[in-house]
Amino acid sequence: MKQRVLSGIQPSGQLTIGNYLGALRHWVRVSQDFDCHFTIVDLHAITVPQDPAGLREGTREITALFLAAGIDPQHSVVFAQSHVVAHSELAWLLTCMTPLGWLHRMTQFKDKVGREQMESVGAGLLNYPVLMAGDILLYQAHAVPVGEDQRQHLEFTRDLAQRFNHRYGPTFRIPTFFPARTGAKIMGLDDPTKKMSKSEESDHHALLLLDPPDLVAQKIKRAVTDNFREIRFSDDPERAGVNNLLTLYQAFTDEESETVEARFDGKGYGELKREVAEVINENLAPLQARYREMVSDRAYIDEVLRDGAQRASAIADATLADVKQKIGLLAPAAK
Ligand code: AQP
Repeated sequence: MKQRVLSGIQPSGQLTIGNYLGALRHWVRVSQDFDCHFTIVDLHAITVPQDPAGLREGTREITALFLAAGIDPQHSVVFAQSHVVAHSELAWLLTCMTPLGWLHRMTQFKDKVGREQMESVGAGLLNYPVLMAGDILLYQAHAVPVGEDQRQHLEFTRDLAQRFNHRYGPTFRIPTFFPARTGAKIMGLDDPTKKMSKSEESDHHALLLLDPPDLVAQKIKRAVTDNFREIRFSDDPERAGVNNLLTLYQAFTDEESETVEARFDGKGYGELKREVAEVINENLAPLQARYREMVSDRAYIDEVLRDGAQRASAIADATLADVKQKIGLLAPAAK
């Protein structure tokens, strides 16, 4: 029996190179060896305001990107989170046993909410980690392939599962964090101390998966670097820009760190930027071409999601029924 994997991406904007390296490409790589469930987490996207038509389109477009990147929907289960109702239901059941203090400690919540907005921000944003915990626990996932930014949410999921198991007896498998070997944390081009995010407004913050080659080159050319004039990996925040460019180069070439550093030894930042843009464009071209073919076939995309929801529901409903029984909720009498 293969171990089970669950992961998702929000349809909250155009996917970035960070989403691709930290999640999507990593999923493609693990999908041969694991029993995979990949979901477009539309219920997570509505924790901040979304345009309804844009959300529907975004859900289809991200499904097309999953397929274009190489996820095989015959082999892996691909579904929209809101098509499997158990996600909403388990989120409530888990909410009732989540200490508020745990939620207030989540750094992503603090990052997303400025102090002045605290009173008006939707409660869903605070509850986001509970919904995510439910997504994972419903499938009894062994491992969760996500980027570094999700490490704290995964720890939260493990804690919540242990709390439930302790109170009601063994119910949930305790999942492990499974980051990509390279590219698990790609930083913003305009501010390399901040992670690259799809919902950032600035047009030179993120490289998007569907950016045309000249735009990729332009954005990389503008990327923030430093005055050290030395091309090597470093965890010094002042060298974060060059480190980020090297990380991108390494992620797209799969070369060892020493090989990458040797390649750029004695070269200037201009050359580094040109070569980084080149490897990104070379790697993205086939994916972008497949995406353009796929995205117009709405009937096929809808069919993939329908089939995925059916397969996902079979597992999710069984876990949910067990949870409800353990909590003591009365099952409806059979006719
Ligand atoms: N910069 C990143 N580097 C590596 N991995 C990343 N991920 C996100 N940003 C980076 C990974 O992408 C997956 C999907 O993330 P998500 O859509 O669920 O939400 P997120 O983590 O909040 O990603 P964004 O792009 O920052 O979205 P917004 O702006 O909507 O909040 C996850 O596996 C994540 O780790």
